[in-house]
Amino acid sequence: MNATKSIQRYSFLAILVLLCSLRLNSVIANEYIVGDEELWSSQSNYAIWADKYNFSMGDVLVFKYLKGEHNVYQVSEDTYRSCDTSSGVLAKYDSGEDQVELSEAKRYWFICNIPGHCLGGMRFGIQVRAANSTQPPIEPTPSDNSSTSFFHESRTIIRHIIPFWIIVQLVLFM
Ligand SMILES: [Cu+2]
Repeated sequence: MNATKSIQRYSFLAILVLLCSLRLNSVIANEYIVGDEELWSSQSNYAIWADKYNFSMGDVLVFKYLKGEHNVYQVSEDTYRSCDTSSGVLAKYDSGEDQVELSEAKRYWFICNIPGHCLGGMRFGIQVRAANSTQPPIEPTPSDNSSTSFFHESRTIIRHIIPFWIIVQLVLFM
């Protein structure tokens, strides 16, 4: 019968859940749209895009493009450099929205195998760190890169706060 008590209890629970979600957010996998707003297209420089982020095991790359206009080949370093896919192809994707999980701590190399696109810049390499690695992330080059990753982080946190804020409101006014 004590309404204030139960509101307090629900608020406490909701805040607890919120805090847990924020904590988890720091270890949970991130999803990266390759090329950000440019997506996977021939307009972008993907070496610059790849330099902006620090990738960890479990993160997911999402390649978005018009099916048929591009594709995604995961290749060896040699194939990445030569753009010659007669060998060194590790995986192929062509759905138009390909999700590639970075399941190992190693270097990954990606190219587009539509003629001319790889040599034209649709290729990049990334270093994926172990998820529990204590080694500091590779410093991004100065200029605006650090602020870009800061905004990316903020966006991820905000994405988690909003659903929990809604739950808190629902619980309080139920
Ligand atoms: Cu392409």
